[in-house]
Amino acid sequence: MLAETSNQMKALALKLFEINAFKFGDFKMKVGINSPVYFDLRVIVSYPDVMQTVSDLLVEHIKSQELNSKHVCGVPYTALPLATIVSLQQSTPMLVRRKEAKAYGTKKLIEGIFNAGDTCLIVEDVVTSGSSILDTVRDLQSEGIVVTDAVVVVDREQGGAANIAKHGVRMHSLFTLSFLLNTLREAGRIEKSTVDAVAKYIASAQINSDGSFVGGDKANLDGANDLVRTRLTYETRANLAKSPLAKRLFNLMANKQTNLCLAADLTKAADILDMAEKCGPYICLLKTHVDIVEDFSDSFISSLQTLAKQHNFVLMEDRKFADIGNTVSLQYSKGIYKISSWADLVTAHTLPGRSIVQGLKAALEGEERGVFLLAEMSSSGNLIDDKYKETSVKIATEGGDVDFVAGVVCQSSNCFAFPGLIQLTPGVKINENVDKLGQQYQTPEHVVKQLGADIAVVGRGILQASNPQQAAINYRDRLWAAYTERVAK
Ligand code: S5P
Repeated sequence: MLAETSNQMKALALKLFEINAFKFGDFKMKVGINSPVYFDLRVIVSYPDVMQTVSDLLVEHIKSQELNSKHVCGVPYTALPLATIVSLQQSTPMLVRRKEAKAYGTKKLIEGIFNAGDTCLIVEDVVTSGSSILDTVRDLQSEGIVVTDAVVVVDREQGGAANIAKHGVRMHSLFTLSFLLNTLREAGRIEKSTVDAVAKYIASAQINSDGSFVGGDKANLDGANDLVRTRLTYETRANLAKSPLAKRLFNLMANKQTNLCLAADLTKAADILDMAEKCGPYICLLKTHVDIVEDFSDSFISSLQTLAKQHNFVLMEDRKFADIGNTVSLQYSKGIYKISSWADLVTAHTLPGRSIVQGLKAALEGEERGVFLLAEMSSSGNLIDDKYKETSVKIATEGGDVDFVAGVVCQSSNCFAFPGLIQLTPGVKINENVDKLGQQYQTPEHVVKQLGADIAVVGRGILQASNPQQAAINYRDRLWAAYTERVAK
């Protein structure tokens, strides 16, 4: 590879990681097991510059490998736009494979003009077992078209090349998973433990073209669970986070050794400041509900910010925004509270859909901020069901705003898989199970070890203790011990 191309490839690898075209974590795969790495190259259609670079490099690859053919055909659907650009750049006519034959009319499987005996180059985005390529090859061959080569953007190195070779098709990949891992590692974007976990998984999860594992059901899939979110340290997760606020908070938690959030639900500014002063050294996050403060003022906010700096904690306004984008944008930045001017983090419901995140983001003027989305609630009888929860997590992990979403407010470890997000879990108290208004409590150990909390929110457990500072120390110690036990397993 020429040095210039090699640099271009490395830059593209980093860019693909940045736009979430691949992620590390614990993901369910089509083949039924979990994988520590997940590719979604569908996102590149939203980044014309990435699209351009990928197709330029594909064309260069086709030329250097001398893959001359009469037609090109993309494997539906992700590779279709890529195949279109390759076709245009090379003036090679395209063929389009229908995934389902039309129920009416000509029942054609392959669209485009061709003759039996014509050659066709396959274009594909990501190859795992190679079965999608083989489906397309089969349909082309049934029309008499000759297929000998496939160019692909990423080879996951799980046996796809060998599987398609058995059917007489050579695979030419732009990237291997190893190259991507090494490039990210070199650039300091992932840790060695991530590289090792993925390498271990790839070595053990070789797949036959029918989707079964080489070695049968008993294949040793060791690496598959090594990137489970709750087993990773906060340091590791800081490196995997897409949101700058999540990175900052993970690092702060690791350095300060605390995963305690104080819910400062008091109605007098002086009481909140007093509590922040006493508990500041033991918390990573201080959460407010500013609309319950009776004597709110700008000087209250500046004092709170000074304490946050002095004791090194992050400020979250638990506003639970839930309106249309335009309204939340105003609620976030205007009015008496001007929340976006001082709160590092806010909370929001996903009820209005993805537009809530866009609305909040639109209010910002360059400040580094983040949002936690509510995917579950701790109150008994709340109306959130599995579908709502799943969609909330999708909003948090997919799309163009993932750099703004720092975490998810939820009550269970299986709520989301991506280790770059922070799980914030309220409903924590040592000596009580419920309050009189439907709040349900669990112990610090239970929320961290069983429910997967990364940060536990404690309000009245500290605020109403006879010695709040001592209570904060107790909660901090128990929560931190539970976390260290959790990651040591
Ligand atoms: O589901 C939720 C979400 C949140 S953010 N349940 C909650 O209790 N909260 C908040 O956590 C709530 O608004 C309050 O500020 C805190 C819990 O306080 P505690 O006094 O019950 O510990």
